[in-house]
Amino acid sequence: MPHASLTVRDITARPVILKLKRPVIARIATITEWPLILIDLLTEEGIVGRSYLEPYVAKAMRYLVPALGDLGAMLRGRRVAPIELFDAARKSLHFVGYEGLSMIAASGLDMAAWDAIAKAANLPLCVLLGGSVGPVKSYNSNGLWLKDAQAVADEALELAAEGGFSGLKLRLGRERASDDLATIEAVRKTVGEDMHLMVDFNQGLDLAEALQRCHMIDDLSLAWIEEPIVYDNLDGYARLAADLKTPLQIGENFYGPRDMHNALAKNACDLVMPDFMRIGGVTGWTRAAAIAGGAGIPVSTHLYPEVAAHMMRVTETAHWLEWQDWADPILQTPYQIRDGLLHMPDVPGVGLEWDEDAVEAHLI
Ligand code: SMN
Ligand code: MG
Repeated sequence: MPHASLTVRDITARPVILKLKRPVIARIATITEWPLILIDLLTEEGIVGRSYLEPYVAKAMRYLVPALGDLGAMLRGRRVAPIELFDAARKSLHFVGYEGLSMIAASGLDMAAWDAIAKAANLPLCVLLGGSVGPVKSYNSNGLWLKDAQAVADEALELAAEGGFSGLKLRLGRERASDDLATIEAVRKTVGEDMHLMVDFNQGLDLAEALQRCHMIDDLSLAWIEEPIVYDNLDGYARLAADLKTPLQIGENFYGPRDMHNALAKNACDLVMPDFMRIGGVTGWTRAAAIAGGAGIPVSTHLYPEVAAHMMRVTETAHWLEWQDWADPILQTPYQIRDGLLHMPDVPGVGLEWDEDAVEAHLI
Protein backbone atom coordinates (compact mmCIF):
# COMPACT_ATOMS: atom_id res chain seq x y z
CA MET A 1 0.00 0.00 0.00
CA PRO A 2 1.55 3.35 -0.92
CA HIS A 3 1.88 5.61 2.12
CA ALA A 4 0.20 8.96 2.14
CA SER A 5 2.57 11.90 1.97
CA LEU A 6 1.82 15.51 2.86
CA THR A 7 2.85 18.63 0.97
CA VAL A 8 3.47 22.01 2.60
CA ARG A 9 0.95 24.64 1.46
CA ASP A 10 1.60 27.44 3.94
CA ILE A 11 2.40 28.35 7.52
CA THR A 12 0.25 30.77 9.48
CA ALA A 13 1.54 32.20 12.73
CA ARG A 14 -0.78 34.18 15.00
CA PRO A 15 0.42 36.15 18.02
CA VAL A 16 -1.74 36.07 21.13
CA ILE A 17 -1.19 37.35 24.66
CA LEU A 18 -2.69 35.71 27.73
CA LYS A 19 -2.86 37.09 31.28
CA LEU A 20 -0.90 34.94 33.70
CA LYS A 21 -2.91 33.84 36.74
CA ARG A 22 0.29 33.92 38.80
CA PRO A 23 2.69 36.47 37.27
CA VAL A 24 6.29 35.43 36.78
CA ILE A 25 8.44 37.27 39.35
CA ALA A 26 11.98 36.03 38.81
CA ARG A 27 15.39 37.52 39.56
CA ILE A 28 15.84 38.39 35.88
CA ALA A 29 12.32 39.46 34.86
CA THR A 30 8.74 40.12 35.87
CA ILE A 31 6.18 38.88 33.33
CA THR A 32 2.46 39.48 33.75
CA GLU A 33 1.34 38.75 30.18
CA TRP A 34 2.38 35.59 28.41
CA PRO A 35 2.93 35.75 24.63
CA LEU A 36 2.18 32.73 22.44
CA ILE A 37 2.60 32.26 18.70
CA LEU A 38 0.06 29.78 17.36
CA ILE A 39 1.44 27.95 14.34
CA ASP A 40 -0.68 26.17 11.74
CA LEU A 41 1.19 24.21 9.09
CA LEU A 42 -1.31 23.88 6.26
CA THR A 43 -0.91 21.01 3.80
CA GLU A 44 -2.30 20.46 0.30
CA GLU A 45 -4.00 17.32 1.65
CA GLY A 46 -6.03 19.30 4.20
CA ILE A 47 -4.27 18.08 7.35
CA VAL A 48 -3.12 20.92 9.65
CA GLY A 49 -0.08 20.47 11.89
CA ARG A 50 -0.15 22.64 15.02
CA SER A 51 2.36 23.92 17.54
CA TYR A 52 2.95 27.01 19.61
CA LEU A 53 5.95 29.03 20.70
CA GLU A 54 6.30 30.86 24.03
CA PRO A 55 8.87 33.61 23.42
CA TYR A 56 8.55 35.21 26.92
CA VAL A 57 8.44 38.80 25.64
CA ALA A 58 5.66 40.12 23.41
CA LYS A 59 7.97 42.17 21.19
CA ALA A 60 9.83 39.01 20.11
CA MET A 61 6.65 38.01 18.28
CA ARG A 62 7.24 40.94 15.90
CA TYR A 63 10.39 39.21 14.63
CA LEU A 64 9.30 35.58 14.91
CA VAL A 65 5.95 35.80 13.10
CA PRO A 66 7.52 37.08 9.83
CA ALA A 67 10.33 34.52 10.12
CA LEU A 68 7.73 31.73 10.28
CA GLY A 69 5.92 33.22 7.28
CA ASP A 70 9.21 33.22 5.34
CA LEU A 71 9.80 29.58 6.21
CA GLY A 72 6.30 28.73 4.97
CA ALA A 73 6.95 30.48 1.64
CA MET A 74 10.35 28.82 1.25
CA LEU A 75 9.05 25.33 2.00
CA ARG A 76 5.86 25.57 -0.09
CA GLY A 77 5.53 22.43 -2.24
CA ARG A 78 8.01 20.42 -0.15
CA ARG A 79 7.08 17.07 1.32
CA VAL A 80 6.34 17.20 5.08
CA ALA A 81 9.39 15.21 6.18
CA PRO A 82 10.05 16.96 9.52
CA ILE A 83 13.76 16.20 9.77
CA GLU A 84 14.37 17.48 6.24
CA LEU A 85 12.24 20.61 6.76
CA PHE A 86 14.01 21.35 10.05
CA ASP A 87 17.42 21.07 8.45
CA ALA A 88 16.31 23.18 5.45
CA ALA A 89 14.91 25.84 7.80
CA ARG A 90 18.13 26.01 9.81
CA LYS A 91 20.36 26.17 6.75
CA SER A 92 18.21 28.96 5.27
CA LEU A 93 18.98 31.12 8.33
CA HIS A 94 22.57 30.12 9.02
CA PHE A 95 23.98 33.48 7.94
CA VAL A 96 22.26 35.05 10.94
CA GLY A 97 23.35 32.22 13.23
CA TYR A 98 22.07 28.77 14.13
CA GLU A 99 20.88 29.84 17.56
CA GLY A 100 18.50 32.44 18.98
CA LEU A 101 15.55 33.43 16.78
CA SER A 102 16.63 31.13 13.92
CA MET A 103 16.44 28.07 16.13
CA ILE A 104 13.19 29.19 17.76
CA ALA A 105 11.47 29.62 14.37
CA ALA A 106 12.81 26.29 13.06
CA SER A 107 11.66 24.57 16.28
CA GLY A 108 8.11 25.91 15.90
CA LEU A 109 7.97 24.67 12.31
CA ASP A 110 9.40 21.30 13.36
CA MET A 111 6.81 20.65 16.09
CA ALA A 112 3.97 21.50 13.68
CA ALA A 113 5.46 19.22 11.00
CA TRP A 114 5.65 16.26 13.42
CA ASP A 115 2.07 16.91 14.50
CA ALA A 116 0.99 16.86 10.83
CA ILE A 117 2.61 13.54 9.98
CA ALA A 118 1.32 11.92 13.17
CA LYS A 119 -2.18 13.08 12.22
CA ALA A 120 -1.70 11.73 8.68
CA ALA A 121 -0.67 8.37 10.17
CA ASN A 122 -3.71 8.58 12.49
CA LEU A 123 -1.42 8.03 15.50
CA PRO A 124 -0.62 9.99 18.67
CA LEU A 125 2.89 11.45 18.29
CA CYS A 126 4.38 9.18 20.99
CA VAL A 127 2.93 6.12 19.22
CA LEU A 128 4.36 7.23 15.88
CA LEU A 129 7.74 7.43 17.65
CA GLY A 130 7.48 3.88 19.00
CA GLY A 131 5.96 4.50 22.43
CA SER A 132 2.47 4.32 23.89
CA VAL A 133 -0.09 6.74 25.29
CA GLY A 134 0.16 6.90 29.07
CA PRO A 135 0.78 9.11 32.11
CA VAL A 136 3.89 11.22 32.66
CA LYS A 137 5.33 12.17 36.09
CA SER A 138 5.07 15.92 36.49
CA TYR A 139 5.91 18.66 38.95
CA ASN A 140 3.88 21.82 39.30
CA SER A 141 5.78 24.86 38.04
CA ASN A 142 2.86 27.28 37.89
CA GLY A 143 3.97 29.58 40.68
CA LEU A 144 6.18 30.01 43.78
CA TRP A 145 7.86 33.11 42.40
CA LEU A 146 9.81 35.67 44.45
CA LYS A 147 7.23 36.58 47.07
CA ASP A 148 7.53 36.50 50.87
CA ALA A 149 8.00 33.19 52.63
CA GLN A 150 4.47 32.83 54.01
CA ALA A 151 2.80 33.71 50.70
CA VAL A 152 4.97 31.13 48.92
CA ALA A 153 4.23 28.47 51.55
CA ASP A 154 0.46 29.11 51.22
CA GLU A 155 0.71 28.93 47.44
CA ALA A 156 2.69 25.68 47.67
CA LEU A 157 -0.27 23.99 49.38
CA GLU A 158 -2.59 25.33 46.69
CA LEU A 159 -0.29 24.13 43.87
CA ALA A 160 0.18 20.67 45.38
CA ALA A 161 -3.59 20.27 45.62
CA GLU A 162 -4.15 21.41 41.99
CA GLY A 163 -3.30 17.93 40.74
CA GLY A 164 -2.04 15.74 43.57
CA PHE A 165 1.54 16.72 42.81
CA SER A 166 4.59 15.14 44.45
CA GLY A 167 6.95 17.82 43.11
CA LEU A 168 6.99 21.64 43.15
CA LYS A 169 9.48 24.23 41.89
CA LEU A 170 10.39 27.35 43.87
CA ARG A 171 12.17 30.32 42.44
CA LEU A 172 15.13 31.73 44.34
CA GLY A 173 17.40 34.76 44.09
CA ARG A 174 15.94 37.22 46.59
CA GLU A 175 18.17 40.13 47.55
CA ARG A 176 19.02 38.44 50.87
CA ALA A 177 20.05 34.79 50.88
CA SER A 178 18.41 34.40 54.28
CA ASP A 179 15.01 35.22 52.73
CA ASP A 180 15.46 32.38 50.21
CA LEU A 181 16.38 30.06 53.07
CA ALA A 182 13.35 31.10 55.13
CA THR A 183 11.11 30.49 52.10
CA ILE A 184 12.42 26.96 51.52
CA GLU A 185 11.98 26.20 55.24
CA ALA A 186 8.41 27.57 55.29
CA VAL A 187 7.46 25.54 52.19
CA ARG A 188 9.05 22.36 53.55
CA LYS A 189 7.15 22.77 56.81
CA THR A 190 3.88 23.25 54.96
CA VAL A 191 4.12 20.50 52.32
CA GLY A 192 6.07 17.89 54.32
CA GLU A 193 9.17 15.77 53.86
CA ASP A 194 7.90 13.66 50.96
CA MET A 195 7.39 16.53 48.50
CA HIS A 196 10.15 16.83 45.89
CA LEU A 197 11.29 20.47 45.91
CA MET A 198 13.18 21.88 42.94
CA VAL A 199 14.71 25.38 43.11
CA ASP A 200 15.51 27.73 40.22
CA PHE A 201 17.73 30.83 40.46
CA ASN A 202 16.92 31.86 36.85
CA GLN A 203 20.59 32.73 36.21
CA GLY A 204 20.41 35.42 38.88
CA LEU A 205 23.79 35.00 40.62
CA ASP A 206 27.40 35.52 39.69
CA LEU A 207 29.75 32.60 40.29
CA ALA A 208 31.05 33.94 43.61
CA GLU A 209 27.52 34.44 44.97
CA ALA A 210 26.47 31.07 43.60
CA LEU A 211 29.28 29.28 45.39
CA GLN A 212 28.07 30.72 48.69
CA ARG A 213 24.34 30.57 48.15
CA CYS A 214 24.23 27.06 46.70
CA HIS A 215 26.30 25.74 49.61
CA MET A 216 23.81 27.37 52.03
CA ILE A 217 21.00 25.21 50.58
CA ASP A 218 23.05 22.11 49.85
CA ASP A 219 21.82 20.11 52.87
CA LEU A 220 18.09 20.64 52.39
CA SER A 221 17.41 17.50 50.32
CA LEU A 222 16.39 19.57 47.31
CA ALA A 223 15.63 17.64 44.10
CA TRP A 224 17.86 20.00 42.13
CA ILE A 225 19.37 23.49 41.95
CA GLU A 226 18.61 25.06 38.56
CA GLU A 227 20.52 27.73 36.64
CA PRO A 228 22.24 29.58 39.49
CA ILE A 229 24.46 31.53 37.04
CA VAL A 230 24.28 32.85 33.48
CA TYR A 231 23.50 29.97 31.15
CA ASP A 232 26.59 30.07 28.94
CA ASN A 233 29.22 29.98 31.71
CA LEU A 234 29.88 26.26 31.41
CA ASP A 235 33.20 26.48 33.28
CA GLY A 236 31.36 28.07 36.19
CA TYR A 237 28.74 25.32 36.07
CA ALA A 238 31.45 22.65 36.05
CA ARG A 239 32.93 24.21 39.18
CA LEU A 240 29.54 24.27 40.90
CA ALA A 241 28.64 20.72 39.85
CA ALA A 242 31.93 19.45 41.27
CA ASP A 243 31.43 21.38 44.53
CA LEU A 244 27.79 20.60 45.33
CA LYS A 245 26.00 17.52 46.66
CA THR A 246 22.62 18.61 45.31
CA PRO A 247 22.15 17.76 41.60
CA LEU A 248 22.76 20.75 39.34
CA GLN A 249 20.12 21.23 36.63
CA ILE A 250 20.56 23.21 33.39
CA GLY A 251 19.35 22.97 29.81
CA GLU A 252 16.43 25.33 29.14
CA ASN A 253 18.96 27.52 27.31
CA PHE A 254 20.56 24.81 25.19
CA TYR A 255 20.24 25.97 21.58
CA GLY A 256 20.32 22.62 19.85
CA PRO A 257 21.67 19.21 20.88
CA ARG A 258 25.29 20.28 20.45
CA ASP A 259 24.92 22.63 23.42
CA MET A 260 23.91 19.64 25.52
CA HIS A 261 26.83 17.64 24.18
CA ASN A 262 29.22 20.46 25.10
CA ALA A 263 27.74 20.86 28.59
CA LEU A 264 28.00 17.14 29.33
CA ALA A 265 31.52 16.97 27.91
CA LYS A 266 32.49 19.64 30.46
CA ASN A 267 30.63 17.93 33.34
CA ALA A 268 28.70 21.18 33.71
CA CYS A 269 25.59 19.59 35.27
CA ASP A 270 24.04 16.44 36.71
CA LEU A 271 20.62 16.83 35.08
CA VAL A 272 19.31 18.38 31.86
CA MET A 273 15.97 19.98 30.93
CA PRO A 274 15.86 21.14 27.31
CA ASP A 275 13.24 23.63 26.16
CA PHE A 276 11.37 22.70 22.97
CA MET A 277 11.74 26.07 21.24
CA ARG A 278 15.50 26.09 21.80
CA ILE A 279 16.56 22.47 21.54
CA GLY A 280 15.03 22.17 18.05
CA GLY A 281 11.47 20.94 18.58
CA VAL A 282 10.78 17.22 18.33
CA THR A 283 13.75 16.62 16.01
CA GLY A 284 16.17 18.42 18.33
CA TRP A 285 14.70 16.69 21.38
CA THR A 286 15.21 13.18 19.96
CA ARG A 287 18.82 14.01 19.10
CA ALA A 288 19.47 15.57 22.53
CA ALA A 289 17.69 12.76 24.41
CA ALA A 290 20.00 10.24 22.73
CA ILE A 291 23.04 12.19 23.98
CA ALA A 292 21.66 12.35 27.53
CA GLY A 293 20.67 8.69 27.41
CA GLY A 294 24.13 7.66 26.30
CA ALA A 295 25.63 9.69 29.14
CA GLY A 296 23.13 8.32 31.69
CA ILE A 297 21.86 11.80 32.52
CA PRO A 298 18.19 12.19 33.57
CA VAL A 299 16.14 14.44 31.25
CA SER A 300 13.32 16.75 32.34
CA THR A 301 11.27 19.07 30.14
CA HIS A 302 10.91 22.86 30.05
CA LEU A 303 7.55 24.47 29.17
CA TYR A 304 5.43 23.01 26.28
CA PRO A 305 3.82 20.30 28.46
CA GLU A 306 1.73 18.81 25.64
CA VAL A 307 4.52 17.95 23.22
CA ALA A 308 6.76 17.29 26.23
CA ALA A 309 4.40 14.54 27.44
CA HIS A 310 4.71 12.71 24.12
CA MET A 311 8.48 13.00 24.10
CA MET A 312 8.85 11.82 27.71
CA ARG A 313 7.05 8.60 26.73
CA VAL A 314 9.93 7.83 24.34
CA THR A 315 12.89 9.31 26.27
CA GLU A 316 15.34 6.75 27.66
CA THR A 317 16.25 8.69 30.82
CA ALA A 318 12.93 10.56 31.32
CA HIS A 319 12.87 12.32 34.71
CA TRP A 320 10.27 15.06 35.42
CA LEU A 321 7.85 16.91 33.15
CA GLU A 322 7.46 20.60 34.02
CA TRP A 323 3.73 21.32 34.29
CA GLN A 324 2.51 24.79 33.37
CA ASP A 325 -1.08 25.42 32.34
CA TRP A 326 -0.29 28.74 30.68
CA ALA A 327 -1.54 27.82 27.20
CA ASP A 328 -4.74 26.22 28.53
CA PRO A 329 -7.01 29.25 27.84
CA ILE A 330 -6.60 28.91 24.04
CA LEU A 331 -6.75 25.10 23.86
CA GLN A 332 -9.96 23.22 22.99
CA THR A 333 -8.94 20.29 25.22
CA PRO A 334 -6.34 21.13 27.86
CA TYR A 335 -4.38 18.14 29.13
CA GLN A 336 -5.45 16.75 32.50
CA ILE A 337 -3.36 16.31 35.66
CA ARG A 338 -4.24 13.64 38.23
CA ASP A 339 -2.09 12.23 41.05
CA GLY A 340 0.87 14.27 39.82
CA LEU A 341 0.68 12.61 36.41
CA LEU A 342 -0.04 14.37 33.13
CA HIS A 343 -2.54 12.48 31.00
CA MET A 344 -2.37 13.02 27.26
CA PRO A 345 -5.44 12.53 25.10
CA ASP A 346 -5.46 9.41 22.90
CA VAL A 347 -5.87 11.33 19.64
CA PRO A 348 -3.79 11.59 16.45
CA GLY A 349 -0.86 14.05 16.62
CA VAL A 350 0.02 16.01 19.74
CA GLY A 351 -3.58 16.88 20.62
CA LEU A 352 -3.39 20.65 20.20
CA GLU A 353 -6.54 22.22 18.75
CA TRP A 354 -7.21 25.94 19.15
CA ASP A 355 -10.31 27.31 20.84
CA GLU A 356 -10.92 29.83 18.06
CA ASP A 357 -13.21 32.09 20.13
CA ALA A 358 -10.55 32.37 22.82
CA VAL A 359 -7.86 32.94 20.18
CA GLU A 360 -9.94 35.71 18.62
CA ALA A 361 -10.31 37.37 22.03
CA HIS A 362 -6.56 37.36 22.69
CA LEU A 363 -5.10 38.07 19.24
CA ILE A 364 -2.86 41.12 19.07
C1 SMN B 1 10.90 29.99 33.77
C2 SMN B 1 9.91 29.59 32.91
C3 SMN B 1 9.09 30.56 32.34
C4 SMN B 1 9.28 31.89 32.63
C5 SMN B 1 10.29 32.27 33.45
C6 SMN B 1 11.10 31.32 34.03
C7 SMN B 1 11.84 29.02 34.48
C8 SMN B 1 11.47 27.57 34.51
O1 SMN B 1 13.15 29.18 34.15
O2 SMN B 1 12.39 26.79 34.52
O3 SMN B 1 10.29 27.26 34.59
MG1 MG C 1 14.32 27.49 34.82
